[in-house]
Amino acid sequence: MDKMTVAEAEALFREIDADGNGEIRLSELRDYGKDHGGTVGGVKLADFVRGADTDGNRRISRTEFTSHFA
Ligand SMILES: [Ca+2]
Ligand SMILES: [Ca+2]
Repeated sequence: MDKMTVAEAEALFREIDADGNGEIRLSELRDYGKDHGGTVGGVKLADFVRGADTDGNRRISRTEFTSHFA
């Protein structure tokens, strides 16, 4: 998969972070995935969480998200 720019990654983050609290919960990911074939930025949800949640707290912070994609 091609890398995104930081701006693209941040735009996607805001799209998924439905309540706008600055971190993505698994429920927000699932809601997003429902409309996008179970993927985030072309990556399967489960693989995305495993790869992006570097501190293992089951939430994706903005930093984790952008450093995963950009
Ligand atoms: Ca959120
Ligand atoms: Ca995390």
